[in-house]
Amino acid sequence: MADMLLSYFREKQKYTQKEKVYPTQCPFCSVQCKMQLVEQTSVTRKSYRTVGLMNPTSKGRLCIKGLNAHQHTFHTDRITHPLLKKDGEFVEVSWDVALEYIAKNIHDIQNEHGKNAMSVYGSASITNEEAYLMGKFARVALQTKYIDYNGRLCMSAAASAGAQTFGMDRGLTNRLEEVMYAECIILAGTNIAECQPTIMPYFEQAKENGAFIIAIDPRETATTKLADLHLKLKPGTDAALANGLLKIIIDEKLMDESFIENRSNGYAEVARHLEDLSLDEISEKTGIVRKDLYRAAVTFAKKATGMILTARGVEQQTDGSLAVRNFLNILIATGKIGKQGCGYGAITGQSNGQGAREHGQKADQLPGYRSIENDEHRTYIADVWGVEEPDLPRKGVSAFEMIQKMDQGEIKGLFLLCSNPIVSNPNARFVKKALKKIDFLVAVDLFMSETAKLADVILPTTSYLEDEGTMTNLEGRVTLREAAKSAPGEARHDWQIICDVAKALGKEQFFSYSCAEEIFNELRLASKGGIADYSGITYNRLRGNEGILWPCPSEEHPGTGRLFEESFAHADGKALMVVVPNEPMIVKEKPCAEYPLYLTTGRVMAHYLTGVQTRKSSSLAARHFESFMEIHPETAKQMNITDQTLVRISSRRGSIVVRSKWTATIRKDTVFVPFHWDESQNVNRLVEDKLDPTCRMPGFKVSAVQVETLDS
Ligand SMILES: Nc1nc2c(c(=O)[nH]1)N[C@H]1C(S)=C(S)[C@@H](COP(=O)(O)OP(=O)(O)OC[C@H]3O[C@@H](n4cnc5c(=O)[nH]c(N)nc54)[C@H](O)[C@@H]3O)O[C@H]1N2
Ligand SMILES: Nc1nc2c(c(=O)[nH]1)N[C@H]1C(S)=C(S)[C@@H](COP(=O)(O)OP(=O)(O)OC[C@H]3O[C@@H](n4cnc5c(=O)[nH]c(N)nc54)[C@H](O)[C@@H]3O)O[C@H]1N2
Ligand code: SF4
Ligand SMILES: [Mo]
Repeated sequence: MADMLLSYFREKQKYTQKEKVYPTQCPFCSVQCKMQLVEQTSVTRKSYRTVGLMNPTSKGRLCIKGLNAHQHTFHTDRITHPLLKKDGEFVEVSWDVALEYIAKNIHDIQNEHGKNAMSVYGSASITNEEAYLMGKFARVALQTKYIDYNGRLCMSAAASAGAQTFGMDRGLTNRLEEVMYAECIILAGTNIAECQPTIMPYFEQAKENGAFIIAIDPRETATTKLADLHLKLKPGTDAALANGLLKIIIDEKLMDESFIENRSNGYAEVARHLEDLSLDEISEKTGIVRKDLYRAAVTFAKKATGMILTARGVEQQTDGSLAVRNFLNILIATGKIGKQGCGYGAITGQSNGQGAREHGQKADQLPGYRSIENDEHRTYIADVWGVEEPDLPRKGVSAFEMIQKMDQGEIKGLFLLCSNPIVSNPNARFVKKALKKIDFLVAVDLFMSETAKLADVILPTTSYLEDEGTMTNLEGRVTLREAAKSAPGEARHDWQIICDVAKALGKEQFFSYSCAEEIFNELRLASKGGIADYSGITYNRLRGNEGILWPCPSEEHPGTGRLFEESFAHADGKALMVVVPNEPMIVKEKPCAEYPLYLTTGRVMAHYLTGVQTRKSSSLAARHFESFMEIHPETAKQMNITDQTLVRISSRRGSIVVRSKWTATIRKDTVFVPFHWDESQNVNRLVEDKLDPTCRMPGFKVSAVQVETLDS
């Protein structure tokens, strides 16, 4: 009997699961939900589940992407060894061979064509430490002026608007908590329900508290469903719409005159400009009836508190920065900023869309939001880096303009880290052609993306589960994500890879760090006294899940929740209003006889950006395994397009084939295609490549297209 019992327990023990827990942060969007991956091991298999961890931003919630993030991380397609292209095929090589090959090619290019023949293209999906190192790598190791990053396609319009109007750019001017105190909320070109799902409860709570919500979007989305008033405007007309709202506020004398007088400049010019504009014309241009413009303007102005949030719908336009500034004009004219329940938010995109735009990856930027064209800033950073100020390059050009320079032959080599520009830049066929022209391409990635396929060398990197560092979320809250697992195969961290390449180039003395914290401590010093001041933030202070909102200028400083309570960040302390024309300087494509429809682009909940990661996740891919085109049934019928059939969409730049999806929720003159697929489903083959003249953001949200059925 005893023997039988013993063997029963032994048998049972064999099947009892062992549990391991990995605390981490989601790799995808800017909410940076804290979570825990739970690994259960039994004799037969390993299984995983993810649970949310309490933190002040997502409060323990997770969305479908966070819940399944580990699936791509453990995918067998992960690149785990350096790969070198030989006779058109990738072969595994050692790190030594790969690094030596990279150093030789970079030296050859720079010796023959000068330092600026090499370029660097970075990302906002990497840690602050890595973003900081990318800037230092370009300026100190390569000494090239050509560095920019994928955030140019993402946050640049809102960032330049914030910097120009307020004197500083932090995505949200207050904590998310304050959304619940806003009595009126304008959501302009933002689909929070699909893109930052775990912060939706803040808006639902605001609504329960009685807030009036206004959505501005050419489509009905899960977000616009929350709205009391949905302005379903023609794509690309936000600047004109904001002029309409502002004109009504002034006509109805609903401005906050004392705020305008004491806290801003530029109002008189704006008011004069608006006098000459006609509301009928604005109504015609935007497709929004005057009654709705009135309701929106008067409600927003009359409520005691209010917030405006914008995202890429407003910003990814050839007048994106001015369109945002016009929404900021409304905030200032009504005095709704700097106090509880009042403020602005550019809903940040990528995981580190905030932090990675502050520390030197931008063409014209040095750490701490310093300017590379400002002599004092140059001297300060040169001192921190231990180099001579005259040796620092000057400013370069934006992401898409670097690609144009590759096409023109001025840039010959590219170090690409954490981005897939052939799928994410406009006019994708041109981008691919330009990247094929260069002599040398290094890609640092987890997977073989469409861009990585063109590389001469691919370096394998670690994922969010394996890499440590700080990320700054959409609130401006700096968070610490510690490494939870060891690196697979021979993969190295992005920060190690940057240092290894720098060392191979003979710049070891500037790139010797033993851990991410050491880099962070240098970043703290480099950002000290700058606009984005991280000097008071330490890893120890970040341990636990609270995080600290910047600016944080000393270790005793609690961080800054609400900005602009007393003054703005310009030298005179005032915000700057600006005249915004209805029509952009860089004209957008309009529907015509040949290309009769507007095309706008964006996202779905289950996929992330160019889809390289989420298409590898079986649970996420199952939700949308191919791209699609939303079209209004009436428009579809006129064009003989049935539901769920293949269609060819063409623009002046190319064509793609996707499946039709009838929906009465979109405007009749507009089709929508997400951008998560590559090759023949890559919607950026259609998109125009004109840029906003201020911030160099491409106009991803407006192109003219024709659609034909392939169902014959
Ligand atoms: N599921 C998911 N979540 C994500 C991402 C993802 O890829 N997938 N990406 C992350 C990143 S990097 C970013 S930048 C954010 C993006 O977040 P969002 O900017 O919210 O996402 P989009 O879908 O690009 O665009 C938002 C809305 O703009 C609308 N729109 C299109 N044209 C116009 C226009 O002319 N005017 C106005 N007012 N609206 C217009 C679209 O219909 C869409 O509903 O999401 C982040 N979160
Ligand atoms: N038509 C259209 N185009 C758009 C947009 C749109 O709305 N419409 N939105 C734009 C926006 S907002 C954005 S942000 C861009 C994004 O565009 P991309 O920067 O091209 O986006 P990702 O798909 O995130 O590419 C990231 C690549 O890095 C890899 N990767 C992931 N994590 C890591 C890591 O930790 N380290 C390294 N080294 N590699 C990693 C992934 O496998 C992937 O290949 O696209 C823009 N393009
Ligand atoms: S995708 Fe964004 S909202 Fe979803 S779990 Fe990840 S960080 Fe949170
Ligand atoms: Mo983005």
